[in-house]
Amino acid sequence: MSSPNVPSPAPGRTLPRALAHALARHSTHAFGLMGNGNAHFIDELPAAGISLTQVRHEAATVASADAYTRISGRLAIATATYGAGFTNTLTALAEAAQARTPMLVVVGDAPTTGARPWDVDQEMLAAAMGVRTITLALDDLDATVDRAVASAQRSRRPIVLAIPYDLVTAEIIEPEPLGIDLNDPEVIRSLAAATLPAAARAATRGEPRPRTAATPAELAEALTALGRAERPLVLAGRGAWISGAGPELDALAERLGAPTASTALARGIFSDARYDLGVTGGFGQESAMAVIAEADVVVAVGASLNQFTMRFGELLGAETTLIRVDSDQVAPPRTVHPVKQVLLRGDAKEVLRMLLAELPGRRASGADWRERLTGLEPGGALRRRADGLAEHPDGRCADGRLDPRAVAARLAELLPEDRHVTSDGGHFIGWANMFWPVDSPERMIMVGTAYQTIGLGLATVAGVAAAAPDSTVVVTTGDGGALMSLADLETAVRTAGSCVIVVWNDAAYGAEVHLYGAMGLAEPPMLIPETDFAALARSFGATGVRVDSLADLDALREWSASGARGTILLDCRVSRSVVAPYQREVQRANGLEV
Ligand SMILES: Cc1ncc(C[n+]2csc(CCOP(=O)(O)OP(=O)(O)O)c2C)c(N)n1
Repeated sequence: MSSPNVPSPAPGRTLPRALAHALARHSTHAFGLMGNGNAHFIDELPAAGISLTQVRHEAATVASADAYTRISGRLAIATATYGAGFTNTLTALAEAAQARTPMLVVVGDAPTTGARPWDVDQEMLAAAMGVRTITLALDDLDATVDRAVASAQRSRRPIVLAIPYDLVTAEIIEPEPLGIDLNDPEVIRSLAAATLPAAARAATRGEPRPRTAATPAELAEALTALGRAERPLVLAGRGAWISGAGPELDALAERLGAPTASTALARGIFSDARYDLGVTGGFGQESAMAVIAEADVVVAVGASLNQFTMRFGELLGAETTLIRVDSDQVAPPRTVHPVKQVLLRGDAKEVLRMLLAELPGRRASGADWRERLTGLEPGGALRRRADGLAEHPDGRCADGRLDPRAVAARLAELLPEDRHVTSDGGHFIGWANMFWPVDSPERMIMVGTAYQTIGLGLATVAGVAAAAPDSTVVVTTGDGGALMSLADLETAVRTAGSCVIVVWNDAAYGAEVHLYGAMGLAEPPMLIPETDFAALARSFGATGVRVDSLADLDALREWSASGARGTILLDCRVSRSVVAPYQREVQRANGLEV
C-alpha cells in the first residue's frame, strides 16, 4: 500500500548517502578532513543539505564541532577518516567528552571482514575516553542515527558513528514502505512517542515529568537554611546555563537579597551586574573572594566546584552551609574549613523553581546583605582590576616586554562588543577571564580546560564562526598553543568573517616556567624561540601586527573602524615577569613560597 506523499525509495542508495540524509534531520553543520574512510560520506553532504567546513588537522574537526555546539546548543558533526584521521582527533575528543558536549563524530573504520594491518581498535580508543561507538550497518540507518543523537543528548557526550570500510559504497537495505507520510509532523510525533519509554512519552504529550531526585526532607532542609541565612550568596556554574536557569537564578538572588558569583564557564549568567562579584577562584578579585568567604549560606547551582573555583579549598568560610543543586550525585568539595553540604539533585531550573515556590517574599529593602555590601557597583572596589599601569606606566616591564595586564585592559576597550571569545589553555587564560567582560556564558568558551589540554584554540575558530557568523571571533592563545594548532590558522583566516587572534607571546611555555621554573628545574625546555606570528598570519592572508607597545594596539581600533572584516592577529610580546594571581594559587598549592 502506498500514498501519493510517500517518496519512493531511491533505488541503490549507498550507505554514505543514506547516512548524510539521516543526519540532516538533526544537524546542518559538519567540520571535516577527507580520507579513504569518509570521502564518500563527505561527497554526499551538500546534496543532503549539510554544509561542510574543511579544516587542516583532524583535531579541529572535533574542536570546531565542540565549539559550535557549546555556542549554539545545536548538534554538530565532525568527520575524519579511519586510523590516523581518527587518532588525530583524540585529544579534542577527550576534551569534548570531559566537557560534556553532545556531538557526532563520523569516521571511517576497519572493514566488517576484519582488520587490515594498519587498522587500530578505534572502538577501544573511544571507549577509553568514555565515548560510545555505533558501527553502522546496511539496514536501519535512520533509526541508528536517531538513537545516536538521543544518546549524545542524553549522556551529553560525543558519539562516534563508524563506517566500516567495505561499506563505504555499499547499497543500503531500504526499509519496507509503511504507507504513511513520514514528513507529516503528527506521524513523526506519534512514531517517536511509540518508541520512547513511558516518561518520555509523557513529555511528548506535554505532561510534566519529574526532573529532580531531591526528597521533600532535603528541600525542607535547604529552605530552612535559606530562611535563616544572614549572608546568602548564589553561585552559578555551566550546568545552570545548560539548564536555562538564568531567570530563576536572578529571581533567587533577588528574593534572598544575595550577591552573586559564577564559575569561569558561567560568566555573564546573572543579568544584574550591580550585585555580581564576578568569577570565583583565581580569576576573581581578592576583595570579592573575601566577601564570598563571609557568606553563611551558599547556593551553588550546576557548578562542579573544582579546585580552581574553590581556590584550592579556601573559597568558603568555616561552617558555611553549601546548598548544591546538581544533576549528578556530587560529593562535597574539598575545603580547608568544614562546610555542610545539602545536595538537591535534579535539573537546575526545576529545583530552583521548587525553592522559589516555597521561599518567603523578599525581606525589607536595605536589610539585604547585597545592599549592605559597599563597592559592588560597576567600577567599585570589588570589581576594579589592577592593570599594572601603577607599576609600569607605559605598560612595559623591566625586561622591555609588555605587561599582559595592561595589554588585556587596553584590549577590553578596543575589542568589538559583539564578540565570541574562544580560549586555548596556558598561563595566559587569566587575562581574558579577568579583563574582558562577557554578556552571556556562551560568549566565552574555554576549549581545553576540561581535559587540561593546550593547542585547541585556533582549531575552534571554524566552529565559533559557523555558530555565530555575525559576531567577531576572538581567539586568545599562547605562543605554545598557537604553534601546536598552527595548521588551523589557515582555517581561521579562511572561515571567519571577522576574527581577532590575540597571541600572548612570552617566548615560552609560560605555565611551565611559572611552576617548574619556579621550582628550580632547568628552563631551556620551557622556552620557545621568538616566533613572528604576525608574519605567519600575513602569509595566510590576514593582517598581522607585532605589538611591542600599547600604542601598537591602535591597529585593532583601525581594523574595527574599517568594518572589522577579515582576520587580524595581534602578536603581543608580553613579559614573563608578571605572574597571574591564579597561577600564584597554583604555585602555593604546589608548596612554593610566593
Ligand atoms: C597537549 C598538551 N601538552 C602539554 C601540556 C602542558 N602544558 C600546560 S600549559 C603549557 C604551556 C602553554 O604555553 P603557551 O601556550 O605559550 O601559554 P603560556 O603558558 O605561555 O601563557 C603546557 C606545555 C598540556 N596541558 N597539553
